[in-house]
This record gives sequence, C-alpha cells and structure tokens, in this order.
Amino acid sequence: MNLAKKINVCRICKSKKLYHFLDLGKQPIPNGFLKKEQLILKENFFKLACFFCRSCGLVQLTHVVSPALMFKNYAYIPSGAKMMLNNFSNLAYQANHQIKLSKSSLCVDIGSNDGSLLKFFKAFEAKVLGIDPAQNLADVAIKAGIPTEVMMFNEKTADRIIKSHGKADIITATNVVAHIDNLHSLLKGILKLLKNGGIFITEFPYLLDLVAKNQFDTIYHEHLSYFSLKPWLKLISGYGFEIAAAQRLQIHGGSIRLTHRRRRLKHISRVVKYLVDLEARQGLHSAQGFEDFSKRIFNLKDQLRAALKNLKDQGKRVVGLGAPAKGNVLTSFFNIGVETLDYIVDSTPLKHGLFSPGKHIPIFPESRLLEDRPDYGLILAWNFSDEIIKKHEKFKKIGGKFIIPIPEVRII
Ligand code: JHZ
Repeated sequence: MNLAKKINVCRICKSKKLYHFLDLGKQPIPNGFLKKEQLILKENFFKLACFFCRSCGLVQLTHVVSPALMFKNYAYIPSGAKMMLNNFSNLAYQANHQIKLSKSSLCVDIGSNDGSLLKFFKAFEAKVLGIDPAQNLADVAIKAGIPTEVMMFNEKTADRIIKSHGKADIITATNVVAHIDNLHSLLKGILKLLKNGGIFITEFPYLLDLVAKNQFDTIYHEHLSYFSLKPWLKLISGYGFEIAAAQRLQIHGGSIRLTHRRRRLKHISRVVKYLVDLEARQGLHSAQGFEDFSKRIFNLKDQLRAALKNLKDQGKRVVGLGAPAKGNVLTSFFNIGVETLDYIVDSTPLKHGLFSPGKHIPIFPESRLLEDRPDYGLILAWNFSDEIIKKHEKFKKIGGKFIIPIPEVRII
C-alpha cells in the first residue's frame, strides 16, 4: 500500500510553479508515539520538506501521508493546556456575540477532538455536533455528552450531516484546516452545511508567526498547508466567502482566527489588507523569504546542539518538558536522543508509558520531575513556556533551569 504521495500541483490554485525549501529529511509521523513492544518493529519514515507556490503563495508539504495512518487513533488532546481552554471559551463567547445562540441553533465543530470546544457552545444551550475521524477521541467526547460523528469532513459527508442534523448556524474548525488535503471539498462542504446567515470560524497557526519566530518544528506531516492570508483569500473567495473578522492570537506560538460569512462587501476589509501587506513586507510572498528562513533553522540547529553539548560535557542531566508533536520533529531533525534527554514529562495521560517516535525517548507524568530532580528541562512545548515554567515553580526553586529552544536558544 502506498502510504505517501508526492505533490505536483498547488493544493489551492493548481499551479506547478512550486519552489522547494527546508528539507527536514525523512521522519516518522510526529504523533506516532510507540508502546514499548513496538520499539523493535521498523518505523515508517516519510519525507518532510516544503513547497512555496510562486503563483498564489501557499506553503505546503512536498508529500502527503495517508490520513488514515495519522488520525485514526490520535494521541493529541487540546484540553491538557489551560491556555487552549481559555482560547476555546473566548471563541465560543465571541461567536455567541455575533450570532445569538439559542436552543435551536446548531454548532458543528470540524476536527472536534475530545469535544473541548463544543462544551463551551453547549453552555450557551446550543445544539452541538462534533466531527472527527479519531474513534478514540470521539468515544471520550460522547462520554462527556458531546454527540460526535466519526468521519472526515468533506463535501460528501456534509450531505450526510445535513440529512441527519440539518444545517448549521456556526461551523468551527480549529487547528484542522492545515490537516486537510482537499481544501476545495472542505469549502464546498462548509458552503452546503452553513445556513444563509451563518458564520464559519477557523483558527490555524499563522505563517507570519511561524517564519518570523523560527517555528520550523510546527512543520510536520499532519500539517499539509501553512497559510498566509494571500492564498487563503484566494481559496475562500472562490466559494463566495469573505473574512468578516481577523484576529491574531498567541495560541500555538501565533495563530489567526478568521470569521467568515457569505460575501457582502465588494472589497477586502482594512485589517485584512493590512495583514496581506505585512506578509509581503515580511517576505512571505516570495521564495527568497523562505530561503532565508531555512538558513536560520540550520543555524538554530547548531546553536541548540552546541548548548546541550556544553551542558552534557559538564555532566548535567537534561530532560524534555512536554511531548508535543513538534518536539518529535525538533528532536529528530536536530538529532537529539536519549544520549542527551533522559526522558520527557508530559501532562497527557494518553502519552505516559509511551516512547517518542523516531528518537524513542520515554515519556512520564510531570510528577517525575520533582522526584528525579534533573538539572535542566528543555521545553519542547515552547508555545506553553509560561504555563510550564509556572507549573514547575518548585523545580525552579530547587535549582532546576529551563531551556527554551524557539525562536532562539534561551536558558532561564
Ligand atoms: P501542543 C498540536 O500539535 C496538534 P502539538 C495538532 N496537529 C495541531 O495542529 C497543532 O497542535 C496546532 C503538554 N503539556 O498543543 C501537552 C505539558 O506536558 O503544543 C501536550 O502533549 N505540560 C492538532 O502536539 C504538549 O505539551 C503543560 O503544562 O505540537 C503540547 O502540545 C502544558 C501546557 C502542556 O501541540
């Protein structure tokens, strides 16, 4: 069975003018955490590199790994971080402000995971429906009272949802659009499912932040596309949508929340125009901007490896803090394994007792940090640095230090 396919044309505009940059080599799927008995089996490695579309500006991976392999049994849940829950609560509150929710409103969340976002919509008494291909997470959501359909969302499944649940007042899709290969089918599905006066809200890590803050480790097989507003506008306007509101968020190191409705304006809004101009100034609409970004990442690799070597030479013990998917990309690409990190601690019970894909670093509950008292914690979940440092205040009090690897190496 072919588990990965090479991209030949841009996912949005179908152009073949694709510029290759940042080759991260071959890596295992980043959420492919392993059980002990799986360590002796051969892991699948897939190419990880990027294309920049010279025509519409979309950044996308050069290869697409089979979604069934990545999402059927998913280890990531957003509710492990307070910052995520606050962000979801804020999103639901805002949406309720835009469309007054009532008992008859339907909110559909695409990529609903464990139902964390829909719980906030449910608090407004709206009807909710989650859509997610991961059976393990749907089970958790359903148990928590969030009806969930186990499926991938697309044009076809939108028809099924309309038949069984009717049309939606609000459709949300947070941190999932980048995971979807056929964006045209996604937009067609949303167009069908959304009521006339309804809104579609999406959030994704913003390419502007990714490039400016060297967040190369958020580039991994699950994320097929990395959006700036320029290509996103091209996509949505093809389906008669406009951006009614755009907000930059701190979540995931810098994301953007976009609220869409059916087009009313003839021109794009001032905020959107400002952001598109900013993207151009930051080099996001030209290949050179991505060449410069690649060079910075190779320098970062040298910097972090040198800093860790220095600590190891002094006999210091270092562990990883947080086992996000991005941490597995960082450790694989920077070649940091168990010779450097004794283990990783993480707040997600699903990850405990497992090993990181690629480098096979063992993962333990966070309580291990105080029991074991290593010298340094390398914050792999750097997007939650503040929350993690605060949580591990006792570790700091007994002399523990933190290393933040992104956007540049910092020791606290
Ligand atoms: P976190 C996810 O990527 C997955 P990941 C997904 N593919 C996506 O699109 C992006 O987000 C945007 C742990 N932690 O959210 C919990 C602690 O241990 O950065 C998580 O395992 N202690 C859908 O996997 C990890 O860190 C803590 O105090 O890169 C964070 O993962 C906190 C706050 C977190 O996502």
